Amino acid sequence: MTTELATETPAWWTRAVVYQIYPRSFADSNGDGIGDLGGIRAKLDHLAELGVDVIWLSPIYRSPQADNGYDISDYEDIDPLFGTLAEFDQLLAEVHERGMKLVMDLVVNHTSDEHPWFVESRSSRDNPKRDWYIWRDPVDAHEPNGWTSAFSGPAWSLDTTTGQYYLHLFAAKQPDLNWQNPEVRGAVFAMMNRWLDRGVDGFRMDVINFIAKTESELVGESVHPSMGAQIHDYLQEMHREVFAGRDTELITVGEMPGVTVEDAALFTGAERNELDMVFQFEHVGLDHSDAGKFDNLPFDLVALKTSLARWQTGLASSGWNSLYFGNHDQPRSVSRFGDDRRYRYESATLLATILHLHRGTPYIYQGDEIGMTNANFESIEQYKDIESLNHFAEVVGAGAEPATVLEQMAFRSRDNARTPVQWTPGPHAGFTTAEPWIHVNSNASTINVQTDRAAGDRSIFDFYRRLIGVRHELPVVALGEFALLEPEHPALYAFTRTLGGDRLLVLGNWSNERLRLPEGLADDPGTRLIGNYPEWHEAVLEPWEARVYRRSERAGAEPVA
Ligand code: TEU
Ligand code: CA
Repeated sequence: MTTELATETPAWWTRAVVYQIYPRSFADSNGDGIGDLGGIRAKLDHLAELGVDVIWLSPIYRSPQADNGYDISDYEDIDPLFGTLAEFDQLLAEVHERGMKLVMDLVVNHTSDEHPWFVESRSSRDNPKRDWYIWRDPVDAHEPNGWTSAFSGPAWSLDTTTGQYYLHLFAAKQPDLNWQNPEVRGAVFAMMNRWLDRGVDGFRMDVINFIAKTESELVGESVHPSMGAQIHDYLQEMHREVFAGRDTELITVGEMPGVTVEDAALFTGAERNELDMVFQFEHVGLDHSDAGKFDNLPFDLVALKTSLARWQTGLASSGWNSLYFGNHDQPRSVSRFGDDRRYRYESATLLATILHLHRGTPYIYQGDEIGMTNANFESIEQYKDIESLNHFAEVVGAGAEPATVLEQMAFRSRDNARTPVQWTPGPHAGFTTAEPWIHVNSNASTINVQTDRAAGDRSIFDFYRRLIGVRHELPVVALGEFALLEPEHPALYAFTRTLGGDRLLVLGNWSNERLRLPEGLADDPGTRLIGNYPEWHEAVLEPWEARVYRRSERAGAEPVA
């Protein structure tokens, strides 16, 4: 892509909104209690009415499901839990018929230990696939280094057949592929090409910054892996081998825990041919303590604004942001950042407004469009997630009080985002006719799609629909320059977006108290474009009130919502 093209015709995904589906929790069509492709097909009109442009599916490939599909044993097939390839083709056609795109999850930092590649690799030291994974000799009868798995315990497991350790940054059932081996890269690129040939519209790439390991760290003192220098080469090679010539219609987003804004500018710079955008983790790590993600710190709005504003500025002239407050690994955003009881409608819609009015491509996680909340699980038996279960076993085994650990998990566990989507007030929330694989949230009789969509001017779904419409309609929402206002204010989230003569003023009261606007902040703001209170007072924001004003020098600047 040339510079002129990049500035004259902004990529389509600058105006797009992505919706993430976690298939096993979305909708069940065959009564086995697990969401599937049939369930997704049955709900496509829900997504079309919402107005999203792209659907990202968390993994649906064949998998032993040790990490709910992020452990793949066959990249070329659909897991029978979810359906068949023929059904996938049908789904893809139906998504395209509705003018939407479909993005697959690409999990190639690791495979399942049941993938034939690994089965071969572990069979002997001289197997041709031995070097497809990362094998090292014991050091002093121990692991080659001190890396730990994201799911507790060491990141190395000893394979007794050959007496060597293999690396797994996640579970022992998720061995890391060796990207230094050109055969591995070639096999992955060929597989990606086959999915694109089948018609998929891009990839969300799981922990893609982890594929390049620093060789000197693999055996040595190091405690945490750092991003290997070859990462940019690998992504550029991927672009050449997979995307070149067809990238303008596609979307690529790399999930990158620990990525800095400086790295992200390189990964997403238009002329570098790496990725369209990355998922960064800074803002979702602000409430983790140094002791780890289950040690919850109080939420700090000033820190959040500062962080997000740095990313806005850092990627303003080159690169692009992805925007998210929740996904299948994070707690529910309205429970984490808002007030999921007294002000659930107001805080859910405020969070949506703030997120969608930033510059970048917004991602909606399933259920957020109706303000779904954390799971409210009280016993360990209710949890299914490997990270949560391993964490509980590890710290309780080391003497922690189970009640305290459960309290932390009720706030932080990934299962908070993985309870079934609540479609109706009926049995099992309309998700399934059978016993669901994980408990439905006990609030499903009041929080569900059917009830929300009948709620008139208090429908969260309808608010999201209008927000998406505004992005589609106004170039200033997609492209306008971002400027943070009142950075030190503890409750007010305020910023402007400016494009030529068009200016948006975004105001949000991130608190349960009424807030008087600072003097001069909203002088001559223009007309209200969208807001979550039916009536408003210019100088005041009600609890969790969000308001967007538009002032345009051009003719026809009518409010659209
Ligand atoms: O997650 C990567 C990741 O680093 C974390 O978000 C992870 O979920 C965990 O919370 C670490 O504490 C990706 C996927 O999104 C996640 O679902 C997978 O479990 C993981 O990779 C392994 O494939
Ligand atoms: Ca099913």
